[in-house]
Amino acid sequence: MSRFPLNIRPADVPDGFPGRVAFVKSAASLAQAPHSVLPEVCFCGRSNVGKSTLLNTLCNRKQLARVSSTPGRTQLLNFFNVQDIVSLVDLPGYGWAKTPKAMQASWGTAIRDYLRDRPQLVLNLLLVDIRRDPGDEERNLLAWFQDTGQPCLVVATKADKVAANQRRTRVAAIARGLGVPADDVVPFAATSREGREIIWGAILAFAEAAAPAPQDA
Ligand SMILES: Nc1nc2c(ncn2[C@@H]2O[C@H](COP(=O)(O)OP(=O)(O)OP(=O)(O)O)[C@@H](O)[C@H]2O)c(=O)[nH]1
Ligand SMILES: [Mg+2]
Repeated sequence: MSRFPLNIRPADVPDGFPGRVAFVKSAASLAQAPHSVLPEVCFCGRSNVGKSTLLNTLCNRKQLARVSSTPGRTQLLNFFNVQDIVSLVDLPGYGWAKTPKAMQASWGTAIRDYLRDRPQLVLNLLLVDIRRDPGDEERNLLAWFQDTGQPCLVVATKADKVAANQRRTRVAAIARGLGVPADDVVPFAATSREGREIIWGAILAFAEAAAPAPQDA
């Protein structure tokens, strides 16, 4: 089943949103993931693509999720509770060649198990550097999300690294490389926070759709 296009609308989020964000825990495997029923949104992508930075920008925090210019900084699945509305899950990045093989295998298993067997996971954010064409890892992940009917929003990170008149061309190239509509690829820049409202729009729309209906009094 294909979930494209996503028809995302920007959320009208005030600058101070979200007010309350808490680190919940780090998990080395799915078994260690928190026992929570909150809808979850995960951040997937190559090492150093900007997953932790996106999470921090969305949450208006500098070092909530640890950022580093050294690839492979995030080595566990890190869970953050946002105002008891949604959990954001920062995943370790793939494609970092210097990681010892045994570690790569165990991270891979944890991520695969999480993506496959986490019923509260309502939306995947797949991050791609705006300057790079998507590779096999991104195409395989997206194909797998489409096969399993999991919605995925593509975020083209580090948009400040290309000239404004190149953004559309790069977004179109990434969309073409992944076989998704250009509207499902959102440029994001941590410097200007461009893209923040639309990404919140997607997160809140999927979280609200998944939240249990309020009980009748
Ligand atoms: N100019 C610019 N730099 C960015 C942006 N997003 C991230 N970076 C930089 O890219 C580097 C990696 O960012 P991280 O957020 O740690 O990347 P990550 O995907 O979490 O990396 P791993 O945890 O290793 O998988 C850092 O030096 C960030 O400052 C952006 O939008 N613009
Ligand atoms: Mg990280």
